[in-house]
Amino acid sequence: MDEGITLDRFLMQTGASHPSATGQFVTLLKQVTLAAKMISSRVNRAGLAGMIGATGETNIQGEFVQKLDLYANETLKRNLEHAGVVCLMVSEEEDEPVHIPEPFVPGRYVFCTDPLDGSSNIDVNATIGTIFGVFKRKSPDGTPGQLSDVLDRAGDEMVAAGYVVYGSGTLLVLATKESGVNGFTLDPSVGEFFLSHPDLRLEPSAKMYSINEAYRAKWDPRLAGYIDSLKAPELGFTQRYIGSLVADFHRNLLKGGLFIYPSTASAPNGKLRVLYEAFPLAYIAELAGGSATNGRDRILSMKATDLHQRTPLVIGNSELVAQATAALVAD
Ligand code: P6P
Repeated sequence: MDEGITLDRFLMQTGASHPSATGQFVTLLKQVTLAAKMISSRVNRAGLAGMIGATGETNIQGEFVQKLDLYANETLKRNLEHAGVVCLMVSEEEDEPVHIPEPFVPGRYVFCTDPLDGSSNIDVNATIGTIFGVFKRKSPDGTPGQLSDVLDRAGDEMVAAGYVVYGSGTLLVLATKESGVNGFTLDPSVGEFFLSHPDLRLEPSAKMYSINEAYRAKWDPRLAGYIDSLKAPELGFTQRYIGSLVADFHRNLLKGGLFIYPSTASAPNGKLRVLYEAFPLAYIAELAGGSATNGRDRILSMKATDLHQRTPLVIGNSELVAQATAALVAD
């Protein structure tokens, strides 16, 4: 009987076909999978393990850091730094880029991550997640990673992206140009991820939008006009907003929808970060047939000039993204 395809088997089947397969790519994704299992276990026990509550410290974004944020960040670093697959890591939790410590050998890839996105929702048991994007280095193999391996590079240059959503279950979504977008659900009884959502696709249109309407007074009036137009009864739209990017994006990926975190008067570049939020989710959205813009330009054509650069984000089904973007650039 087919017991289902594990993520490991999927990686071996697809990773082996990767044109420049040296095994590092598959190893990187396997290490991320191990980190995801460890984070999932801790998230699911957080309330019991006394992990709830702010540490009182703040990270570069000035947000209160939850203890689980720190655990997720450390777990990803520990699972990647020794494996010889990464030369540099960029994390929301790290002000500076993370280099590979001695005696470990730097590998071929740059790993960008928001280790635990939505952490402000931890205390209320709302769905949270890990987001990641992978670039292949430009600097010489075997040398320390350089900022030029990740800055001033279009999102199009990524070789993989994904996220883990820690909700009623733990699901890892992985996107590569070779295999498309596939979802794997963790079976905690055996500690393996199994292929549960093969070939995820975003149809051209949908009937759902996600935006925090509390900020309406600060929106571009053209955005307010577009959102109001979606409320016409005959269109049959509904609105969902969890306030956790991974949860909102994942729901829209499975059911269709438009997510917008816009530019506002007080935050012209919005809130979300280019390297470890917008780039990975835009990469996934486009491989699933959707699209993503910053309200004017395609996200994956952008280049980050700062590790923690922010951008407005309009992402989801391609027709809705096109409509929202057209509204925002209209004269
Ligand atoms: P707001 C969570 O803090 C987060 O970074 C994203 O996960 C989420 O999409 C966004 O902020 C929510 O922000 O301003 O709507 O509360």
